[in-house]
Amino acid sequence: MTISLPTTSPLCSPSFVYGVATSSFQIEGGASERLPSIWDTFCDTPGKVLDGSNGAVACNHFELWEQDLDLIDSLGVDAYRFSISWPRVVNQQGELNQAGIDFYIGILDRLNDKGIKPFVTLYHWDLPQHLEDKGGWLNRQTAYDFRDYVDVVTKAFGERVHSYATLNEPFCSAYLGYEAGIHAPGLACKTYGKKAAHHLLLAHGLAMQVLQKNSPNTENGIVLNFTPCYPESDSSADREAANIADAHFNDWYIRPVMTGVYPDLIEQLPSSEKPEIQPGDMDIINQPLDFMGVNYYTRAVYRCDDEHTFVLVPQDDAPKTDMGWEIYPQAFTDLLVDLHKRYTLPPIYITENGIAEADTMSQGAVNDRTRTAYYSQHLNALHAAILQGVDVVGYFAWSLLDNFEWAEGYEKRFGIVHVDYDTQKRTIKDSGLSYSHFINQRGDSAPISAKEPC
Ligand code: GCO
Repeated sequence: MTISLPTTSPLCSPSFVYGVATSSFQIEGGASERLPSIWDTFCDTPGKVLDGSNGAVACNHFELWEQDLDLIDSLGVDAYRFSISWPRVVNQQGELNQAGIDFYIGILDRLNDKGIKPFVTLYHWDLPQHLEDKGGWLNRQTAYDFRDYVDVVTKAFGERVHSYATLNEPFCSAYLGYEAGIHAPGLACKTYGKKAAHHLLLAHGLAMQVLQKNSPNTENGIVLNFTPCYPESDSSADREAANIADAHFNDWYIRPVMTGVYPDLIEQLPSSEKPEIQPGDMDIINQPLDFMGVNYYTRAVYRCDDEHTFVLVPQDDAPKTDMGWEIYPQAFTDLLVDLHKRYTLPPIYITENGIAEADTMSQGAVNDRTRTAYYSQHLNALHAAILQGVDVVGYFAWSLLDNFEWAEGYEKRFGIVHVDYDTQKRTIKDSGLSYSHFINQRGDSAPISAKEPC
């Protein structure tokens, strides 16, 4: 099983950026060396994480980071996307924790020495617990605290970073964390989701203003996740149901960021669910971006029910990942083409794409054919989108390592590198070898034949 694409594809160009991605809480461990985050508290609450696990050790990247960067280097990728743990780098007063900053400066310097571009995400869900105690993302002040944290860390990092993303997937922070209650902080209240979302988006806008000032030479943007919504049938009721779901879950985030207005759906929300928008907020949210980060894993199908709301329709016979997510690469093409038509977007990085599989190790190898096939199919879907005019400049596999998959704990493995959690031994899976092979075959030195896949 290999990853193959037409050799003439822009995806085979050496200038297209390929990378691997991780996030702080999911891999670092080293929990005693930082302040508690909402994910520590969530993990300590019985019944919240499927296998009862936590992030205290995770992949112990906190101690093994040098070997992990060697591993990344051995793959031959162009870039590494990782996140900064807010509770590791500032104290309760918002002042720098030098030891925490030094940990990341070590990573940044080593990446730069190796010629690997650092793509830094400033918030990947690990809010300091002391801020949650004051209301977390339901408290408008958290947006200003985020701005201040971004100010001190970006000053400390200086010129070491290639790209900053303000937030990773504000939908997940807001909806899963404050409305559905299945992620930290675990609040389940219909009236909370859009309020938390507004403060997250405000935090994004305020942070972009800081980045424009402190770090004008980095590529600065945001990472949003999209689950494209399809109607079950062609009926107007089902199409409307899919549109409403899209407005809640996808468009709610990209529209204000790109245009400074929420979807029209806001008019239909009961007042208890409406965010409190202060004068000037929407202009702050609508900052110019150097890039848009797009995370894509799967699609969703909806129909209209008797009460005229949208209902998710399970795709029982479709191929699925170990998360139960449908494998549907066409939606990746459709999504990108659709976004391109709807918005005037900056260049796009695919900041996450990948699959959980129930991997097994046999004779020191992991033969994860479905994952390799997933990458091949999705890179081809990306190729199709680029042919239709979408400006995509890079792609990151999620994830470098098997890691803490949030409410699923360590049961779900997303890595292209296997982690044995008893020994912390890393083994590059067959998908990782294929990804590496594919990336390293690009380039001017290899003669390109129209018949040969790159
Ligand atoms: C996300 C997060 C990752 C997840 C991945 C698989 O996008 O949800 O960025 O932390 O692990 O998406 O669910």
